[in-house]
Amino acid sequence: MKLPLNCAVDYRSDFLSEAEATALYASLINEYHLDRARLIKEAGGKLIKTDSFKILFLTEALLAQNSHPEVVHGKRYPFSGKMQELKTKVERLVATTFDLAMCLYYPDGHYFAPYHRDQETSGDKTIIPSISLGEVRTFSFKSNTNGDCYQLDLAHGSALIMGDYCQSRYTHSLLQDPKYQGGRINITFRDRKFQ
Ligand SMILES: O=C(O)CCC(=O)C(=O)O
Repeated sequence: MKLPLNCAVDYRSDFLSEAEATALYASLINEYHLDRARLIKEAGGKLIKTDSFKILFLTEALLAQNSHPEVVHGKRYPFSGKMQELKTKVERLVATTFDLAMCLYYPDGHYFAPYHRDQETSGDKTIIPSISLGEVRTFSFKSNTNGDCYQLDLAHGSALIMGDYCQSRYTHSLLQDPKYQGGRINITFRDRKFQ
């Protein structure tokens, strides 16, 4: 479904089956411990615990180059198993290859992503596929020209594909809503220039 916005954005509520989405969620928690992967950043010679739970999956080539250091990005892993399957499926959908997947964990509705724009590694043509797992949460696009918001609920196993002009014409947010008590995982695919 194309969203009624002044940019290219497509939403697929059933990109993954219920079983695929549930198995991937379980793998990221049980095998990769994403729910314990609190990002610790270095600033001014001190280590600071952030509110983010984050891990990266990288191609073997990027891991070998240490292109995305752990002190900045959190724990890194090579694509394998269910994450490799997801990468292949996403790449087929958008006919683009990606080098990296960033996984974020939101323990409950107190955790959110404030309005921001994502890094455009290919200018206005940057494609950012974004997969949601777990708790259904509300995502919002805010227009840079008039401040209008368009909101939608992101289903377990859904894909939101942000394409042409999504980052330059809108900011986006995963809204805070303390009524949600379950965990949620978001996975975005990026190219090697992402930092
Ligand atoms: O969790 C989400 O759906 C949004 C994440 C996000 O905005 C980002 O990674 O830039």
